[in-house]
Amino acid sequence: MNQSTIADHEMSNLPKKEDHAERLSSLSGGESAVIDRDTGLRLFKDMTLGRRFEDKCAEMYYRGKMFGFVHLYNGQEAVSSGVIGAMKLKHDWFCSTYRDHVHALSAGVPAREVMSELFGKETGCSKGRGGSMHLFSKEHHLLGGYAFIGEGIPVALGAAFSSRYKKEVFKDKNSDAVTAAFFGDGTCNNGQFFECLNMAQLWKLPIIFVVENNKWAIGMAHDRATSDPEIWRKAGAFGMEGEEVDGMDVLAVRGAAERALERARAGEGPSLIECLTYRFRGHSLADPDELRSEQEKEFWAQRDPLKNLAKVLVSKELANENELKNIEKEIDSEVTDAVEFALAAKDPDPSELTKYIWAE
Ligand SMILES: Cc1ncc(C[n+]2csc(CCOP(=O)(O)OP(=O)(O)O)c2C)c(N)n1
Ligand SMILES: [Mg+2]
Repeated sequence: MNQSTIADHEMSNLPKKEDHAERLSSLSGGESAVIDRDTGLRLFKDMTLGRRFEDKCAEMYYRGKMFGFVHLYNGQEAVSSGVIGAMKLKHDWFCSTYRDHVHALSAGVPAREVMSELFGKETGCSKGRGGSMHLFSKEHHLLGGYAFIGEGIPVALGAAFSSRYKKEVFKDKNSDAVTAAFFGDGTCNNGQFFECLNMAQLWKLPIIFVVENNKWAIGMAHDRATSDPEIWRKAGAFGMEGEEVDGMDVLAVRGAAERALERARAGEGPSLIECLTYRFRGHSLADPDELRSEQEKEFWAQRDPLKNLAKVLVSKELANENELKNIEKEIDSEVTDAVEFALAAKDPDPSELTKYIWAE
């Protein structure tokens, strides 16, 4: 079989709902979360911080203030805010990927510490030793960003195991922490994904596997790389609850997260949530982003999760446009402050190069 016939063969065998647009029009997930004004404003703040922080990162990267690969989260904010916003900060656990800035911010790591880390400064949340892909905060229960795809999933599984172990072996009644593991669609074709789903279900661990299906793994289209593009269905192979949600709708994501959290805290084990989302920028800031069609980008730009939430808040009279504009201004000041703080901060002392490699 030559190249073109292999491609033709693949195309003719694609499962039916291969496209996000088609899937979004017939989602099988449950109810969206119902929120009050405070929660709505908190979500809007968190998502705005995520967006503006990343925009500032792009600016700083092109000005030469950051080194190495930097992967931005623009477009995917509803996932981080929807899931982490439904969890208990400094109690539950979070495990990220190399696209980790916004997960860290949602988990409560101060913008100053995240920006400092990106600049390689001593005041960074990983003391300037990690950089963009290795954000970590013990205080905020952020178990790390990871450069290898799928690397964080077993770490998250371990955290979930420790919650259950403390509860059942040490009889610690307060040990009801749930762990959220975030990862991409491309990562779901890796072995760790399947191994961890198996163990999590076998041991009924309090973990939520959150797939951020943004359709692309660098330049590989999701539909071309996986046996069944509907990742949530893979949960079924392990007898696990799986759900697909509109990942551009923070309230839909929050609804799914609330259901998964309830199951996890009740000892009913893990869940897999597949969020259909899109990244508005290239894979990393080094990616010219030439592979994705303008038509596809336009489709997703129309579904901007921030604009979506703003519309809901205004239409439900939970906030007015002026209030939202003021939040944007506040957030811009917070991001500017984070940059000024990071620029003025000290570099790590070269004599301490090996500090933090081993536990002190
Ligand atoms: C184990 C491993 N193999 C390959 C890579 C190279 N790589 C970096 S990002 C990426 C794509 C991951 O795509 P996805 O999981 O969809 O996450 P996204 O970037 O879309 O958030 C790959 C293959 C890697 N980092 N680690
Ligand atoms: Mg992806």
